[in-house]
Amino acid sequence: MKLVIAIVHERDKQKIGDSLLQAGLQFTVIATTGGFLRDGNSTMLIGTPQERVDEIMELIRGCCSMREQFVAQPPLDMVGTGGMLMNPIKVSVGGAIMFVVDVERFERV
Ligand code: 2BA
Repeated sequence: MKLVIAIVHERDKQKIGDSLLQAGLQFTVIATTGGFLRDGNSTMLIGTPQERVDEIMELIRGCCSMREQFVAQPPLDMVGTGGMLMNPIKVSVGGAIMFVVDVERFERV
């Protein structure tokens, strides 16, 4: 068994969830926060047989769109005391970050 951990943009969460349900997959959604932008995102935990991992990754890929965004001001806690303001930086937002890990043991009690 595998666990797919997908960090997805808030606006893609609904579409991905609907697609996973339609495909008969079980999952959990956790509200999370990106370490860099400090924006809300969602982390989906999807436990699945190994044979379905590629299908899941393809499904998520198909529900996400990537765009570029300028961040004018870094999060205040990144500036630090006495720190200087940074120039705007371009970051890619959207898309999904996916990890696939082995599940050593799974039980439903
Ligand atoms: P954030 O950490 O808020 O990052 C948002 C986006 O900002 C990143 O998109 C990337 O395009 C950019 N970015 C991140 N760190 C940067 C830096 N030091 N300098 C310049 N730009 C930077 P993604 O790479 O698609 O990541 C989206 C979210 O996925 C991240 O939100 C974070 O919550 C998570 N993530 C990405 N890589 C991860 C990893 N290796 N481990 C755990 N979580 C990760």
